Amino acid sequence: MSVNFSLEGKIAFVTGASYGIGFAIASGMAKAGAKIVFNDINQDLVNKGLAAYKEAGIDAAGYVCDVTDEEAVNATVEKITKEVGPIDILVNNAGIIKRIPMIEMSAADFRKVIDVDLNAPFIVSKAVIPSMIERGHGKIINICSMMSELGRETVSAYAAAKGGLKMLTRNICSEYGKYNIQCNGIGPGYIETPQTAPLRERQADGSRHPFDAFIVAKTPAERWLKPEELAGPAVFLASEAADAVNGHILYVDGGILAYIGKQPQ
Ligand code: NAP
Ligand code: GCO
Repeated sequence: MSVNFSLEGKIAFVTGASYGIGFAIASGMAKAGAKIVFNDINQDLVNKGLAAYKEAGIDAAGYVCDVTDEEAVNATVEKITKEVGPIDILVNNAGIIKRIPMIEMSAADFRKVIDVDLNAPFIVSKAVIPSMIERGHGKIINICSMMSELGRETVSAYAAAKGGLKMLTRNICSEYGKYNIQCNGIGPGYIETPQTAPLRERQADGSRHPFDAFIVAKTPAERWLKPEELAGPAVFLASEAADAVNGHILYVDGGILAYIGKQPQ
């Protein structure tokens, strides 16, 4: 039996993938042979994504679609199926964060985060699973977080959503594993993207942001990770080599979850 990491002939749909982690994962999947389809929330972002994929030598198809809008998602999945082909690999990557102390957060803001980070992966997965069942295979990868396991000040909605996404992952595996559908999660550590830019901003005196120094001290690798470092794990989970891996959250965190933290010197 050979080990097959190739995604040749597969169509991968990565949500919110104009830049950042989604773009890096999609680019890795393209290098492994997949045809890339992505969406983003507006035309400007899709155009930005299309230009970035072109520059990377990747022939990607981009669609405008709000992943929280069930009708729009169903219409987009139908369009992708007609224009590109049926989706073999889905990566639920689109996400938002609001950093607000819980007792100051409005219920509307809490709901918004849950809507994008948890309800949307349900909506998009639901739209692709029937065709995966029909065709006898499918891979779903949900982008989870350190906050699928850990809490911290100001991210109550995000942690609730990403913890929920971990359980949605296990439930999709439980419910549809018999159809040769594998649903796994990737739990990135702290990654250098625009989402975390405010946590890495240099201080007025040129010193590191206290949160930046905190993350470096919490990570055995002693650094923030790059979006490209998520590509290999994503290709693995999307490949035939991972056909027996189901309901698993693969933490790609430079060791954060294994570490108690730097001991006092
Ligand atoms: P990001 O800024 O969170 O990128 C996500 C993308 O999704 C953006 O293009 C965003 O558009 C888009 N998006 C937001 N709401 C959407 C909606 N309703 N419909 C369609 N697209 C939507 O950057 P990222 O850091 O690369 O994050 C990607 C994923 O990884 C997220 O799920 C995030 O929670 C997760 N994650 C990030 C880190 C990290 O350290 N960066 C660590 C763990 C997990 P806009 O630009 O308009 O917002
Ligand atoms: C935060 C960060 C995190 C990361 C990531 C960690 O404010 O703590 O934004 O939540 O983005 O999800 O894995």
